[in-house]
Amino acid sequence: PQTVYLKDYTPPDYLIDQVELVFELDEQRTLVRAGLDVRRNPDSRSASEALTLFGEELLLVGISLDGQALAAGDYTLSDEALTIHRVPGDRPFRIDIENIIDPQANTALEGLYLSSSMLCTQCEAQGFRKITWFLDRPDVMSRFTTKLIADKTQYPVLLSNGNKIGAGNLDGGRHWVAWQDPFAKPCYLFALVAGQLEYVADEFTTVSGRRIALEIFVEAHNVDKCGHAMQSLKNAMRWDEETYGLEYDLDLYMIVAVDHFNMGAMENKGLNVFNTKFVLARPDTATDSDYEHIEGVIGHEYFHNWSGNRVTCRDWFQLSLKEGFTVFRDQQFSGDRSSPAVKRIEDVNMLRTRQFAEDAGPLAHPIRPEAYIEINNFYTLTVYEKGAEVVRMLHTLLGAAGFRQGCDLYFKRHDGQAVTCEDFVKAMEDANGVELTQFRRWYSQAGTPVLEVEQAFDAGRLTLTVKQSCPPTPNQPEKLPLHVPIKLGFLAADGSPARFQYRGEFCEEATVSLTEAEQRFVFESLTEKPIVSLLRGFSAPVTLKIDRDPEELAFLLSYDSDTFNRWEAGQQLVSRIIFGLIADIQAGRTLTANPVLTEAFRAILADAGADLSYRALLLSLPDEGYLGGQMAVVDVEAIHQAREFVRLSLATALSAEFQRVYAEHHQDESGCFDASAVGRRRLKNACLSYLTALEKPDSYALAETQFRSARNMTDQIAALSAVVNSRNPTKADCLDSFYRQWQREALVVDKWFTLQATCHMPETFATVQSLMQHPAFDMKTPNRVRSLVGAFSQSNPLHFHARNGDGYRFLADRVIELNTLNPQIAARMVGGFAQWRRYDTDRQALMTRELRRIVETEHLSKDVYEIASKSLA
Ligand code: B3K
Ligand code: ZN
Repeated sequence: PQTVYLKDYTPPDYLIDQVELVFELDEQRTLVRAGLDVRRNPDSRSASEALTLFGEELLLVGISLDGQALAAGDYTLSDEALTIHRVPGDRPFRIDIENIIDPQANTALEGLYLSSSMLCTQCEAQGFRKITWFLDRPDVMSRFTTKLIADKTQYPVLLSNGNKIGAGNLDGGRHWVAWQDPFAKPCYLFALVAGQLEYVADEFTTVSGRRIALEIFVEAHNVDKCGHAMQSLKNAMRWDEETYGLEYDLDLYMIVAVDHFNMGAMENKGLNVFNTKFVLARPDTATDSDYEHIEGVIGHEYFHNWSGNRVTCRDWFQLSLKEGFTVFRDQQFSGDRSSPAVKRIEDVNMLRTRQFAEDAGPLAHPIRPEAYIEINNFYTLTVYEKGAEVVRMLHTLLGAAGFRQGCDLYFKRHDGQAVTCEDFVKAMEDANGVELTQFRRWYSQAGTPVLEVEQAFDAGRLTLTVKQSCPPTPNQPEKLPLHVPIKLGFLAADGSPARFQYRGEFCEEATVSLTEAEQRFVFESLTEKPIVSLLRGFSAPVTLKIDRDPEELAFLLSYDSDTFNRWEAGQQLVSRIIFGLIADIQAGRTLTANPVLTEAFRAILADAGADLSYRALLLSLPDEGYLGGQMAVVDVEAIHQAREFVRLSLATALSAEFQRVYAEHHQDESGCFDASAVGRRRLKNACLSYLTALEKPDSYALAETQFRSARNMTDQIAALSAVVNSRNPTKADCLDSFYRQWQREALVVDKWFTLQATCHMPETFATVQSLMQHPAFDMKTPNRVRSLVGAFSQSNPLHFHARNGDGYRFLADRVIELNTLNPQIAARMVGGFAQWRRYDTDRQALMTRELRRIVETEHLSKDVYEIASKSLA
C-alpha cells in the first residue's frame, strides 16, 4: 500500500465549481448521474492535459465531455481512478458521468449504504469517491444540486444538503425531491438520506432575527427520544452566537439518526448524520453520561458548521485544524452547560488514559501528521483530544479576549476557503501582535513532554527549576523544547492562597511560559515556604514530575483552590499508594491499608457542601489503564489486585460513611437531567460501587433493590454493574431480566453487552465467547461490535491480557473477520494490540504472534495493514 506525504501536497489541477447530482435510489442498484462544471485551476503546477478523478467500487455506464460521449480510448479506468486523457485547458467544460453502485453490498459503511431499511451516506474522509468519480479532496469546493428519485412507499423521505427546491411524483409509484446547497463545499460534506422516517420539528431564531427550522429524523419508534438532542441543538446554536459571535447560515438544520455508523456523527452541511447513540435519550433508556455525550456531540457537529464547513481543511494532514478546534469548542460548551470543573477533569482523565498511551506507542504521530496510508486511521485521540489541548494552550496564552480576536480574524480572513493549521496560528498571531514561532512545534512534534520540577526556598523567594524533555517517537528521535504554559499558584500553611510577586507584579496565580529545555522561575515576597500548585487546570498536555510526600498531596486535596489540582492531588495520592501495593504484591509482602488515604476519603465523604458530581470524582480511583501507562512493565494482575485492595480497604474502613452518603442521596426518581439530580446519582452510585466490594449480604441486597426499583437508566445500570462485578447470587437473574426488559432498545442492549464484556469476575472470557453466539450479536453493526469486542479488548485489561493468550487470539480472529466486512472498524479493533511493548516478554510474544497473523492475512485492507504493521515496526 502507498504512503501519502504532507510534503508532496500540490494544489489541484482542476476545480469543480458546480455539481448536479441525480440519484435513482435502489437498495442494490442505485444509478448516479453527475454533471460537473470543471475548469483549470490557475494555481495548478502541472502541464498535463489529463483530468484524473477518484472513484472506487463504481460501475461506469457512460461518460461525456461537453455533451460528446467519450470513447473507450479517450479515458483510462483503474480500481481507484478515471483519467480522461485530454480536456480543455483554456475554458470551462462539462463532464457528465453515469454510474451504478450497490448500497446493500457496502458493509464498510462508507459512501452510500443501507442502514436497517434506510439509505444514507458517509463521505468523510474519502467516501464520495464510492458514490461517483470526483476530485475527492477537501480543497476542491463546489456548489451542489441534488435530485433524489425513489419509490414513494419505501423511501417517503428524501433528504440532502441545503434547501429543498422542488418535489413531485413520477410514474411507477416513484417520487422526486431536489435540494440545493448555496454554499460551496468539499464533497466530504455531501450527504443524502432516504427512508421511512418520522421527524421532530422545532425552531430557532438567530441573533439577527432569522428563523431556522430544526428537524430531527428517526425511525417511528424513536420519536419519543429526541427531546434532549433538540434542546442541545438549540443550546449549542445560542452558545456559539454568544461565545464566538457565529450565527447559523442556512434556513434549515437537519439531523438524522442511523443505527449503523462507523463513528459518532458527521457534520454534513445542513444535514448531520448521527449514530443513534448520540441522539436518542429518554431517562429510562439513557444514562446521565449518555445525556452529556449527546449534548457534547450535537454541539460538536453544530460548531463544525463554522470550524470545518465555512472554513475547511486544505488537505487531510490538516485534520486537527477543524477537529482539535471543534473539540475545544465543544468542551467549552459542555463545561458552560454543566460544571467546568467536572468537565475538565473528565476530559483530562480521558486524555491521560488514552491519548498519552497513543503518544507513547508505535502509532504516535503529531497532531498534524506527516504521512498516512489510510486517512481514516488518523481520526485519533491525538488529532482530536491533544489537538484540542493545543488550541486550549493558545486560549491560555492569549487570554479569552485575545483568543476570540484571533478566531474572529481567522473566520473573516478564510471564510469559504480550505486552509491549514498554519493559517490558524497566523490569525492568532496577527490578531494579537504576538509571535508563536516556537509554539508551532506542538503541531509537528509527537510525544508527551515530561516536566521535572525542583524547588528551592530562601528568604521569601521561591525558585522553581523546570526541565522539559520528550521521549522519542517513530521517525522523531530528537525533540526540541516546546512552548509550555504553566499555570500556578501557592498555598500557605493554613491552606489559603499565598500572595507572591512575579516579574514585579503581585498576584495569587500566574501563567508562566516555559520555552527552554531547562529554565528557572523566581517568585518573590513570600512570607513562608509555600506548597506549590502547578499546572493548574492542566494548562498543558504534559506529564508533571515533582517530589511530594503523601501528606503534601493530602493537603492539596483538602485545600487547593484550583478544582482540577485538588482532584489531581487525590489521584496522585491514590496512585502512589497503589504503586506501593504493587511493589508489595510483586515482592510477596502482605498488603496494608494507608491511613492517610482513609482520612482523606473520610473528609471528602463528610464535606456536605461541594458540588456532588465533583465529590464523586474525588472518590474515583485512577483507571487501571492509566496506572499501567505509568509502569515500565505493565503488571495487569498486580494493578487490578492493588486497586481492588484499596477499594475494599476504603469500603471496610468507611462503610458507615458510604452507607450514610448513599442513603442521603438515594431517591427513587424518574431521572431528570439537571445538575443536582445528576450529582446525586453520581455520588450515590460511587458509594454503591465501594459497598459492593464488601461482598456482604447487605451490599448484595442494596444493589439488587436499586436494580429492581430503578426508574432511570443511570441507577439501573449502576446497580446492575454492582451486581455483576460481585458474587451477588442474583446475578444471572438480574442480567436476564434486564435483557428481557430492554431487548427492543438496541442502545440499551449495547450496554448489556458492554457490562458483561468489562466485568472483572473470573468467568468473563467464557461469557464474552458465548455472547458472540447471542442472537442479538451482529458483526455488521459497529455499535454492537464496539459494545462487545471493543469493550472487552480496550476496557478489560485484566481479562484481555490473560496470561494464556485467549484474549489476544479472540481479538485477532475478530479483526480478521471484520477486515473484509468493515475495514475501519477492524483497524480500530487492532488498536488493542498497539501497546504490546509495555508488557512482559511472554505477553509480548503472544501479542506479536497475533499481530503477525493479522498482517499475513490475505486481502488485508489498507486500514488494518497500516495499524498492524506500524504496531509491529
Ligand atoms: N468529522 C467526522 C468524523 C469523520 C470520520 C471519518 N472516518 C465527525 C466529527 O469529528 O465531527
Ligand atoms: Zn469533528
